[in-house]
Amino acid sequence: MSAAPIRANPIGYRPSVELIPKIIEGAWPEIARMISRAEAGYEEAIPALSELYKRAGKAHVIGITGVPGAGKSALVSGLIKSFSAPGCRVAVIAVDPSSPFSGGSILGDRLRMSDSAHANRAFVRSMATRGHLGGLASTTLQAVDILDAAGFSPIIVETVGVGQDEVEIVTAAHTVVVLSAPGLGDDIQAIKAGVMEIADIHVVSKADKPEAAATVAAIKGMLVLGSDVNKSFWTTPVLTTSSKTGEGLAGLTSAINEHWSHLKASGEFEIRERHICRKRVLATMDFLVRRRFDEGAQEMAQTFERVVSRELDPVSAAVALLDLNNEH
Ligand SMILES: Nc1nc2c(ncn2[C@@H]2O[C@H](COP(=O)(O)OP(=O)(O)OP(=O)(O)O)[C@@H](O)[C@H]2O)c(=O)[nH]1
Ligand SMILES: [Mg+2]
Repeated sequence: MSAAPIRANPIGYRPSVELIPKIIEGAWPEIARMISRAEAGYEEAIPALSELYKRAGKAHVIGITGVPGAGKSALVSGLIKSFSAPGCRVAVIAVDPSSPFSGGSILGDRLRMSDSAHANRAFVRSMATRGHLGGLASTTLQAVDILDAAGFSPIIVETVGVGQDEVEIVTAAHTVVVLSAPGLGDDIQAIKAGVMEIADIHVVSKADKPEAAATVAAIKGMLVLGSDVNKSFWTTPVLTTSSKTGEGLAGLTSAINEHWSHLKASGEFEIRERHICRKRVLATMDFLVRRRFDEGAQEMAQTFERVVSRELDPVSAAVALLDLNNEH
């Protein structure tokens, strides 16, 4: 039992390391293939992912989150256009909402997004929320590394702002945009979803609706109460956009660029990078330790029984279990 394999090597595959030169050149088929291999959790892909990680680190990663139906995909579609200046190669990872609330709008919005993506030569990839053997956050961030190494920037990650995995993904972005839609009840959705504090930029979507002003006021009120002291002199703006009329998109694009400049100028960038790296390593360790214990469930059950019968104390049991698992 080695430390890393998640799935055995697929037979008859071109080795992933051979895809690297093409990926670095920005070749879409190889990029897509590499993301699929990361998603599948192939052991064979690990050295290639490791190499790509070393070559990544230049892209501006933008996280966009908000409750289902907040207008994220429509907004991302607009952002693809506004970031399509010469030299900008935009990539989008849309983490599929598997929530039953998202209803049938997904496909339509996906198609709209891909129209905009096609016209602006942006790379768009959906990732399902289920079936990630190594954890959704870990896989999504590997996809970000691949796109980063391939020269894409910005890389926009759209996630539904509910669920621990999704929040974890979005907090690994450099710039976090939290989207709230007007008229989705009286609650501030960001608070409900626990993402109020992680916003670098608040956006009230669907500004063409008359209720938008009240949602802006509610968020501003909450920000005054919460006064974000830890953001090193960045004042979280509350902006409005309408994907229907295009209003506010240019303002949001500027705010995103300003936030990136702020991160670089203030030293906050290095702090965030350290934080993100630490979380990624710890999350992977957590996953690997749990998996080892799952595999050693029988030994573990026996050790528990010895603790129950007071033959063994809990601390010695834990030490023994860790040693036991390290021997493999
Ligand atoms: N009036 C108005 N409707 C909008 C706007 N943006 C999005 N919508 C509508 O709101 C619905 C949800 O939009 P999406 O962009 O799919 O929202 P989402 O947050 O990506 O949704 P999920 O991915 O399902 O969580 C769709 O019916 C859109 O047409 C807008 O600016 N104005
Ligand atoms: Mg969406």
